[in-house]
Amino acid sequence: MASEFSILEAYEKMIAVRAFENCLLESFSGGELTGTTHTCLGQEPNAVGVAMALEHNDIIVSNHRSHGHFLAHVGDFKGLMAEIMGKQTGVCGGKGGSQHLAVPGRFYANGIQGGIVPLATGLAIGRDKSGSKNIVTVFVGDGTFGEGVVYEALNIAAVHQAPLLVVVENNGIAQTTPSHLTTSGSFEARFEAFSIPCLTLDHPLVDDVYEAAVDKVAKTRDGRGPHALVLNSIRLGPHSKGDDTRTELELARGRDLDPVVKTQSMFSNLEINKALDMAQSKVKEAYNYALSSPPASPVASRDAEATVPIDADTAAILNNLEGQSFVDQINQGLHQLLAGNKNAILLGEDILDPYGGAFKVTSGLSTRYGGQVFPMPISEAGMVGVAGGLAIQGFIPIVEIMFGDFLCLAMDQIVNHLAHYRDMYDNQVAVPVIIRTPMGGRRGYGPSHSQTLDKHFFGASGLRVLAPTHLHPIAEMLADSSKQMTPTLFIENKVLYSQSVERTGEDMVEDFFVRYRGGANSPTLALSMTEFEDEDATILCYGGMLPVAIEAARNLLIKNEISCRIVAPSILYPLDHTPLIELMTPNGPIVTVEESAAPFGFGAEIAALLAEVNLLYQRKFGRVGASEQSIAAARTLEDEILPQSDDIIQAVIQRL
Ligand SMILES: Cc1ncc(C[n+]2csc(CCOP(=O)(O)OP(=O)(O)O)c2C)c(N)n1
Repeated sequence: MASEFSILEAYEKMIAVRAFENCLLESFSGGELTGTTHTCLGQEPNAVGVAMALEHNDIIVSNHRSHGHFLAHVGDFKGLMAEIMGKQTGVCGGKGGSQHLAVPGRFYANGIQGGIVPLATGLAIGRDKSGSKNIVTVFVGDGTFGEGVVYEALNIAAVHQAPLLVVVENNGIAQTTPSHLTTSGSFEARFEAFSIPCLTLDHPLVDDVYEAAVDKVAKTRDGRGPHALVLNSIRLGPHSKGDDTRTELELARGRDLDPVVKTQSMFSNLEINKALDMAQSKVKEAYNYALSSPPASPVASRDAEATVPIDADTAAILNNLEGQSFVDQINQGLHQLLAGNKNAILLGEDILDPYGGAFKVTSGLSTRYGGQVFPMPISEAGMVGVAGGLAIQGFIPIVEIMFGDFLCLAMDQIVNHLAHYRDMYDNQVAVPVIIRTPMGGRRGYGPSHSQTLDKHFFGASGLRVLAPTHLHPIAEMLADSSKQMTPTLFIENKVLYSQSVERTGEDMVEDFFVRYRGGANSPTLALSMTEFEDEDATILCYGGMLPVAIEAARNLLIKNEISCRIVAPSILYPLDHTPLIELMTPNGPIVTVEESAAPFGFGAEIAALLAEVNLLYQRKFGRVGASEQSIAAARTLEDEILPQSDDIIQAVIQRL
């Protein structure tokens, strides 16, 4: 149960938060602190009143203005000060700073407006699914209701009756812009649209906030779905440090509304002075602690925690793949994941049977594992964000994005949220989310359903990008991804779905000899028609370009007596250099092939890698990619735009 409410205790907490924030502003202006900060001066009752209504293990998810929420709920003044000062003893080892705080199971904050609402929703659904009675409270500013993802998340929270309390701190201003210039309608109507009961308080004092929060928390905890509390408030300080553009008159009006001063009038001078002294000494202690703490140490290396690579066994991989199509392999990999782990959860649009997904990849899964399959609204950002929350809560979410093109709608959640959590929260959370998506053209679907957007995700810090072919060990790759600390983007080229593995010998598929190198879970593949001997050239490709490269290699040998080795990695980022270089032919030209336009893509990265290991100067090198235009719907035009086997043949011949 939340502790018994005492107005004096609430006042002491508010005064301590205020002293902390004032200390920060002074330290910034004195040059002792650098970076950014957003203080909650004037909004202390919101943080303190709500936090006092929560239980110890309830979660708060917060935004850029997070200090008050953190101090009121977690109470770690030293850890927060050290975090803001960039010290090792900070709650995230100094990696997160003021806006990115985490105390696992109790508190998470991020500085991207709006994106925390799906995180909070995922955490709340996860808590509910694991049978916990603890709720999640998310604090959102009024200006943030301009972000679409907030509405996606509210809808998902309402559909799932998630134990989520949304607290809107409506201070009437977003950075420097008065909200009435940018926002139409009311908060009540917004929540009403999702059937989320909402209560608004106008400039409440801390006891008003507490009383309202107790009621809302109880209803949320009782399984009555999400609730909302709108707190009309006043921001007394600048948005950040010195960026207040309001007039002196506006500021003076604000000071008249100061809720801390109003509450103070209830107490004797003795009580006030005692509270001030306690607050000052607490903040001073935190400041000195942070000052004397060692500086932040680097993020632990990814290599150190990588599973020990077992070299891939060609015959074993082919035994598993034999006779199966790419779509069947993925489907079976998903069956294994859901069957083997009750915490594995599938999310996506139209994934239920009898439809089974736009490309039938999820066929049979909802029938077999009903409770583990969640149909999602058309909300790519929302569902990826929710998956992040579920993962932090201990689940293994697998998200299907219907077409790879729609990844752009979820880019913020993938790049700014999920991929960062591990590092910015200093290894305190694992985010084993798998985001699967069909990618690429050659189906006549036109510009918005045919792109290959992979390169936009290569290099996103904390994100793994896999792009297997039908000759890679799909089930193992999925299982391995489900054990990672960071999210995986699993790209499935559409033309591969119907490709099957026709084995013609122990280590042969059709007329090609097969070899794998690198870890068993994401090996690099090599194909050769001449038993890996004396090939004239290397074709480096990945994903859906493999069948095209195979056709080119076949024709080069049959028509031109030119033998090629094809090399195709399965993990594109981070790229495993060693097997790639080991598998390439020692001599002859190297041609890279990718389905998107070549500039700044796969081939460019390979060229840079070869130059760095001094291999480029002795080899001829070329890139084959799409022409730089939208993918046309007309099949004749699409064929001209996308790279074909003839383009690869020409590129090889020109360099011999
Ligand atoms: C997606 C995104 N856009 C813009 C910003 C920059 N920014 C940080 S806080 C802020 C204002 C937010 O206003 P509001 O939600 O009302 O919260 P308040 O600052 O008033 O607490 C802006 C524009 C951001 N951090 N994230």
